[in-house]
Parts: sequence; structure tokens; C-alpha cells
Amino acid sequence: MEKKFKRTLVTTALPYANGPVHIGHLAGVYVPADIYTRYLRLKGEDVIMIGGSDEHGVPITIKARKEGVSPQDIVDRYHKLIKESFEEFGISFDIYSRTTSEIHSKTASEFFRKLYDKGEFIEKVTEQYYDEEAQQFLADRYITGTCPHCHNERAYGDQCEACGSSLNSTDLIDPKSTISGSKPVLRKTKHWYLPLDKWESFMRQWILEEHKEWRPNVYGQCKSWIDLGLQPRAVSRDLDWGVPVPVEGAEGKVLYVWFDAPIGYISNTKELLPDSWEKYWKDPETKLVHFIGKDNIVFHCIIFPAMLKAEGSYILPDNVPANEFLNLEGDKISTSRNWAVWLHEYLRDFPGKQDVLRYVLTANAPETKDNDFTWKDFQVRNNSELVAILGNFINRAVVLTHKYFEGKVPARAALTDYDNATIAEISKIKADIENNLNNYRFRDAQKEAMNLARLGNKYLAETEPWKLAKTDMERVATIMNVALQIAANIAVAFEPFLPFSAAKIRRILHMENCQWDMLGNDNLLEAGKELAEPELIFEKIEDDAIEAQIKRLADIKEANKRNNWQAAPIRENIEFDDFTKLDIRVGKVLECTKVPKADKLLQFRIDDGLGGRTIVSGIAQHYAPEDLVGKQVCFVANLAPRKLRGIESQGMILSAEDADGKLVVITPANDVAPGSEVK
Ligand code: B3M
Ligand code: ZN
Repeated sequence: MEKKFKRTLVTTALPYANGPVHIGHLAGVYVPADIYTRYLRLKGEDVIMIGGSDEHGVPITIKARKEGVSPQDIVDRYHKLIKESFEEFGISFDIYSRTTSEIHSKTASEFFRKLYDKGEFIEKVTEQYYDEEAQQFLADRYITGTCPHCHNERAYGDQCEACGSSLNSTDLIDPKSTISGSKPVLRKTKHWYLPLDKWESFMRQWILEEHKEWRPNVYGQCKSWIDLGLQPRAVSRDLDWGVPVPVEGAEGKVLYVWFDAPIGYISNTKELLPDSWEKYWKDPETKLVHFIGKDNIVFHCIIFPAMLKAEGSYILPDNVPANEFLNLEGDKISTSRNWAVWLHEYLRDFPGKQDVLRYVLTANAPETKDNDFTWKDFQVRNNSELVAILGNFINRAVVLTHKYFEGKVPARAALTDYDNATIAEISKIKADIENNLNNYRFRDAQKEAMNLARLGNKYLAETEPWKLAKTDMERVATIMNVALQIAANIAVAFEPFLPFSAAKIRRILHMENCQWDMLGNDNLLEAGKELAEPELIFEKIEDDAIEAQIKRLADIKEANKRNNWQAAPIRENIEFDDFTKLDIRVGKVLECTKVPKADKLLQFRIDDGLGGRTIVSGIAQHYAPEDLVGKQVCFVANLAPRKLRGIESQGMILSAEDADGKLVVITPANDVAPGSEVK
């Protein structure tokens, strides 16, 4: 049976303030959380939505060191940018704060201290790498070395990006500190651990028995963690950036970022509601929902709940609707490879089109599996759904009302069976949207909302008021009244999904208020009410705008290839005599043709200064024959002749292989006499 709650506390994962936010963040966490919160607000429920930036952790200190600025500079810069992006996309946080706030360090510190005083931690001394030159312990990310599995020399202390294995820094061969470059030494250090094993049977009961309704991906991850057996987790680190461990003798130690960050939800609620925050966190009649991405599941479903249980006075989440990942044009989104659509850049390229992105991201929401964002799909969804279905219907309803009734809602006469069936359909759609939203199925919910616009288009197409205008204005009035009521229902239904466009529709229809229970009502607009002039809600996106985005991504791919490319190791030394055996010459291409039925081969006639020769070369995929005629090339002149496809090749044309495998022929910097020796 479904539990009834008095209020809802929605939290959204706190993004790391070490870079801007991209479409993956929006699709995975913030748009669904915003839809859910707006929906509950429209229903008049007591709900708050909490957000903020995660400003601690090693990646931030690494970025600061790279740029030669302080970690605070980094988080100040990105917190501002991220906050602005969210505002611009209409993500309606009740508060968006940050974990470097004073109230947060106080809250996190007291939380730790309470667990410490209750004896909820165990202390352990372990050996960790220490940089004697820099005089500090090294986080795993600050150590590089050779991967024991694939021998990549640039593996990090936590993982090897070449072969993907996750590592411990002590696994690395030849470890080096990235701070001083010196070889780190092992030193003893003390840390506090949260014994998750103590909560294992509780978790088994609470999640695996009592929350079978959680999404299969979330439930499944929890199950495999619990089945593997929960282990104590360190909640402190040797680092100088974070909330200091509030215990004597813990100088130079801070709370682990994953310990303090979720407490940020609590601190931000306190900052928002200094007097009443506790009822949101401690009253069992509050429904707590964490919106996150799949890489954060264990922290929100097991570790944070264990912290809350250990503290003793907090409630646990009712649901954690984690999303899978959104890919971009078939590849994993990656900040370091710049493979992303950044929100601030999207707004620069598509100003005013926040709702288009919200729509497309919800339509492709990675709710049950990873999903893909492509610019082509973005264009199609805009042009053939938002413009052709939604915008078109509202526009037709308003334009026809202006045409036949001077822009005033006409009064309706008797309804036909078809009118009644159409109106009944609105209530059915309402129930479907609600059922989907209540169960965190946002893409299905939006699809249902879109069905209202489909319903409206179908209604106008079948009743054809424009044909009746000469003969039966009473019937036209009824039809237009019904059509406008559908439009008003659309304005309500889309408010959670497309808040900017819904507001525009309400402006056109002069609807002052908007509440969820208006949905399904076929009398939202009174007869005689005047409408505003029609305005376009969505506009077509042309091919050139899409091609520009696709080109931008292609350029990034190209640049990445170059950046990641490594020159091949140099081969074994040879003697000078070996070198002089090679007779390399410059020649001029007289003729160049494709070798029939061989897609890689080109046949050359070369002026070698000695009467000419034929060479066959495997570069047909890199050059069109006509591009090379007249060019000077270098070739090995004393290679023993050999037959390729029946043609005797007398030498070999030299080319360089580029980072992406493309062959580029070698030409002298200035023209020289054909036959000149290369030495
Ligand atoms: N900052 C990780 C992430 O952005 C982390 C989330 C914290 S939520 C308390 O994926
Ligand atoms: Zn490796």
C-alpha cells in the first residue's frame, strides 16, 4: 500500500564546482527533479527542492594547482557559472548553496562529532604514500606510475585510463608524486572509518525487502553491494582542502568529500529554513527523494543512509530515482575530453530555447538504460513535435478565434458525442500523466502531455471549423470553445515540463492562475474572455544550425585524437653503413591512376631523372589521383622491384602517418631536379 506523506524533500546531487554543467547533468538529475517538484507545487503540496555545489574533494585541488590559483578561486568561478546555468534553464531550486558555506562546515563538523562521540567510528592506522619534499600525504590522484596490468606509464593511483582497471596507489610500478615529482614513501596515518558492516542486515531488510519498488538499476546495484558484504569506509583524508576533522590530534586531516557533501543537503535546508528545517529531515511524514546519476547510487542508498542511521534522528530516503547515463552522439560525455554540450554554450547558440532542450532531454531521459543525445534528433523533435504538434495546435486555436470571433472565447452550444469523447480524453490523459509522475517516469509523463496537443490537432482536423464558417457559426463557436479549453489544459499540463512555453501559452490565453487540479476541466476559459494576439511558441531549427554543432563536435574529436596521440617508440639503432645502403630520391609525378579493383592502390609514373619508372603505392584512400599529378615526392629507388596486382612496382613512395592514421606524402620544401638524392 502506498504510504501517505505530509511533505516532500527533494534533493539533487551537488555538482562538483570544478567545471561547468552539461546536458548529462541536466538530463540525469536536474530536469527530472524540477519536473517532479513543479508538479507537486502545482498540486499545492508542501515541497522543497534543495541544491548546491560540491566544493571539496581532490579534483578541485588538482585543478587549482594546475592553474596556479587557490581551490577557493576555482569553486567561486564554477559555483557562479553553474548556478546561473540552472537559473536560466528554469530549475526551480528553493535554495542553491555551496559546501564552502560557514553553515555547512558547522553542520558537517557537528555531524561528524556526534558520530564520533557516540562511538560510531572505528579508528585505523594504515600506510599511505607521503611526499617528503612537499611534506604532505598524497591522494591517489596525486600519484602516477606504471600500470601493473598494461604497463601504461601514465596511470593514476586510483585507475589506469589506458586499460580501465581500478588501482590502489600501492599497485603502481615506479610511483611518482605529481606535486614534486619525487618518489613517495609509505608512512603511517590514522583515519576514521564508518563500519558499514554494522548496518548490513539493516540495509538488506530496508532496501531489498522494503523497497522493491525502486528502479531496477538502483535496486540491482544495492543488491550486489550488499551481497558482496559491506566493509568499513574511511570518512577522513589527509588533505588541506575540506572540513577539518573536529577531533584533537587530527591536524591536516579533513572529512572525506563524500562524507561532507550529502550533509550539504541538510546544511542547505537549514540555510533556507533556519527555524523549520528539522521537520523536513526528521519527521517520518516527510518523503525524502534523492535525484542523482547512477555513479552516485551507493553513496545515496547505502553510505549516507548508514550515516543518518548512525546519527539516529534522521529519516531515510523513500526513493532514489537514479538515472543511467546520457551519451553524446554515441560517445560517453567527458569533461576532460570536452565531449559535452555545455549549458552556457547551448544558450549562446540557441538563445531562448531552454524548453527545447528540456523537452528533448526528457524525451530521451536515460531512465532505464543509457541513452543518446544527437543533434539530428534534437532538430527532429523540435521541428516535428514541438513546432508541428504543440506549437501548431495552440497557434491554430488562437488564430481561428481571432479570425471568427474577434479574439474572444466564443460561447458553446450543445456538445456532440465526439466533443464529449474528446473532453473525456483530457481527464484520461491527466490520470496517465499523474500515474507516470508519481512513479518517476518522466519521459512517459511528457509523452502523455504531448498527447493533449495531438488530441487538439485531431479534433480540429476532424471537425474542420473553417469549412463550417459560412454555414453554421454556432457549431464553429462550439468547436473553437472546445479547442481553446484543450489549449488551456495544455498550458497546465506542460508547466512542469516546459515552464517557459507554458507561461507563454498562459499569457496568450490570459490565464491568471495555474494549478494542477485545473487539468481535466473543460471550462477553464470563460466565454467572452479576450485572448492576446497569437505569438509563435516554437520555431523551426534550420539545418545550418545543426550542422554547425555537428562540426564543432567533429573538430573536438579531431583535437582529442591529436592530444592523446603518442609517437611510436624509436626502433633499434642501425649503423651509418646501413643507412647509406638506402637510395632515396626525389621524383616528379607525371601520371597517377587508380589500380582497377584495388581500393588501396595508386599507380604512378615518376620522372626520376633517368628515364622514368612505375611505382605502385597503397595511398588511394588518402589522395585522389589528380591531386598528386605534378607534385614532387620522395621514393626509395633501390628497393627490389615487386609485382602488385600484376604491375611491377619499382620503388616505394614515402609518406608520414598522421595521428589519425592518415598518410601524407613527403615532398621537398622547394622543387629540386628530379633524381636528386635524399641524404
Ligand atoms: N559531487 C559527484 C558528482 O557530481 C558528487 C555528488 C555529490 S551529491 C551529495 O557526480
Ligand atoms: Zn593499465
